Amino acid sequence: MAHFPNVPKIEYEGPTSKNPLAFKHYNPDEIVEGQTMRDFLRFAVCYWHTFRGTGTDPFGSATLQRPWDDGSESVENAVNRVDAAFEFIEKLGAPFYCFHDRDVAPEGATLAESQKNFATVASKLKEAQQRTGIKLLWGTANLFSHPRYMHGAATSPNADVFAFAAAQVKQAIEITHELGGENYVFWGGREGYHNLYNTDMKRELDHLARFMHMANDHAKSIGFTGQFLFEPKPKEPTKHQYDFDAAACLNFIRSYGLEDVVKLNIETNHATLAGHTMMHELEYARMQGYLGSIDANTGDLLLGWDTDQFPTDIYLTTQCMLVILKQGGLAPGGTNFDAKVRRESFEPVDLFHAHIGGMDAFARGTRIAAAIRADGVLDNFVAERYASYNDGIGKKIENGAASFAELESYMLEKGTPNGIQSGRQEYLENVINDYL
Ligand code: XUL
Ligand code: CO
Repeated sequence: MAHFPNVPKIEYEGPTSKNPLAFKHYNPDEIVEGQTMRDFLRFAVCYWHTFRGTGTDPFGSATLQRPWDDGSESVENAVNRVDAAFEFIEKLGAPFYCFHDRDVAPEGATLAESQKNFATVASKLKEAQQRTGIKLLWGTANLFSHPRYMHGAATSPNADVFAFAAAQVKQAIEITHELGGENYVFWGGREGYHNLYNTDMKRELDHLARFMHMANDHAKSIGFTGQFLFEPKPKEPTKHQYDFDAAACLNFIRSYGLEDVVKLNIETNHATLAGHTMMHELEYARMQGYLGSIDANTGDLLLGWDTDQFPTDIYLTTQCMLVILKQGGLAPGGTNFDAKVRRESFEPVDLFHAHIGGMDAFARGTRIAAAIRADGVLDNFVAERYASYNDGIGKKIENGAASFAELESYMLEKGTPNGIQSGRQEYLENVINDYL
């Protein structure tokens, strides 16, 4: 039975098409910098927003019509939902999807029952993957919704909660492995705190690191070679999330000997909540070799929380792709739409409009960023801006061959710096506009 009977397979029709159910810009076979857009972008649909979102907000109940879903927390409903999900992803033409354990299968009354539920739905997911060729970009475990996690999971002050979370992650890694998942994500959830009066921050961070090492040991023991990813987020639900931004995550990774184990999954709305741009977070991770994957979405300038909207802003996607192209792509990571339709967009077809818009926006960003890179307009400007370090005193500074004493005598002799140039910010903003 078709769950989206009025939606055909979404095809690329080019920029002149007026068909809302077609790509105007995402042409999966088009080659950009030596790779197809399909391979560069590696789009993924997220299970939690797209198939479990209901449209509730703090002031109102569910609005979203999902005719295939009976609204129950039964395993049968979870299994039936897989068919709708895979019909959607297949028609959209996204090569990947992502899930939390609790998105795909209901929590049971006991750990054993939860494990059984997850295993049952996982075999249905495996069948659907084999039938459609859709692959798992990453799996993760929901360590934040159940009341047992009210104080956190790996950072809970209660050791039994830590143990429960470990059992959950153990199975989530095993099922991710079984389904050929290419990455495994850790988002802190409630790994953070509200008040230091009741919190031993050092002990909590030590526990979080212990948890990661155990996850890695288990992954190795079962032969899972996928990439582990941390997903920085500064606040919400806790006031102080330990994985605040890329810099805080990298400090944690290096402090606890996790350098070879974890990279970062950078999300736009989390970057902006941290007071950064997405481009800043991407470049900060990339330049140190830690850019693993992205959660593509956007916040709202006028709203101060994680609204997780679909990205449609071409400036944003161009900035993302300037960094991603510089890295040569994201594989084995990808571009996961951790994004939801707004509660007023309640019809199933709105899910298509939302994803098509996000994919087209990223395709345009890719093409624009590639054109900017081909002309070298930014790269040449930046190279020129730092040229004083290419030889002479600058080269000695970079090589570690200069001392403060030498720099002092250099400057005493010279008297004053020369060659200071304009930063040309307005000019460069105009240049970017020329490419849009
Ligand atoms: C929460 C968030 C999560 C992670 C996966 O803000 O982004 O959905 O992506 O746990
Ligand atoms: Co996310």
